[in-house]
Amino acid sequence: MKYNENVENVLAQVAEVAGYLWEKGWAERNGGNISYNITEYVDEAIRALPSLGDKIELPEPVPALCGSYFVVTGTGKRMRYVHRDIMRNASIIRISPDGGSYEIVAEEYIRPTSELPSHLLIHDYLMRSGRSERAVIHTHPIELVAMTHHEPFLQKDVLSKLLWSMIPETRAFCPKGVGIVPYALPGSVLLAQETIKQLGEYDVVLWEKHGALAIGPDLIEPFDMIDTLSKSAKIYESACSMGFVPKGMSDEQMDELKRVFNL
Ligand code: 2HA
Ligand code: ZN
Repeated sequence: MKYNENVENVLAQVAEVAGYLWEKGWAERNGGNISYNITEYVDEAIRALPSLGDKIELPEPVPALCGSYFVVTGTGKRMRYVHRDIMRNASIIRISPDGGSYEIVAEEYIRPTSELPSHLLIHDYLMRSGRSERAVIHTHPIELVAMTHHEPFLQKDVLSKLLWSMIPETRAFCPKGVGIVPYALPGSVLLAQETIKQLGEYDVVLWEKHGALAIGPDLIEPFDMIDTLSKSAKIYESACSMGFVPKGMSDEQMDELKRVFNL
């Protein structure tokens, strides 16, 4: 089916970014997932789409999302195939009028990602708090995940400071740094709740021993933030493999960046 231009643009962007996640090596098998709140782009044609199956109860209601629409990647679906053929690897879902369930409305009956609780509870939080972000990415960036296996890096803002200090770009383009969520079961409501706590302060959150989650007004910004942080993690790893721990930019150098670029 052909949708309106705005929805087609969102679908093209989901496919584009899914391809990047695969190329980066962050999306083994069905690793990672994407959701995009398209409610503001929904027209009569989409509103008229019938449900493709029974309504599916949500583990937690999302009252701020009643009647909302999302593009979500499918459970068990590979990012490399989302890139190639999005509507056979993702679906459009509609949240019920009471916010307690959802139905799949396009184009095939593809059940959404196992991380749907995190995605929807985050979107619910974004709407409740009047924030403008509409896109959520979760992926498995190798070096960043490796860093979450090291206890000292899990203390508040230790990793933010280390990653900022590796290259000026990271200080400039990830000005809030990264939040850390202690290990929690993938797909659990606890993981979602702990992530939301961090999103008050950070745009990118690392899930201990699992992956990264980032939000943005579209998918390009959160992808770029994870990519930039990942570059810093690689520089750190590269220096360590050369036999030294990199010193990093000094506090003064980072303060100068903050001052000059108004971060
Ligand atoms: O979609 O990445 O966290 C597979 C996952 C679960
Ligand atoms: Zn994951």
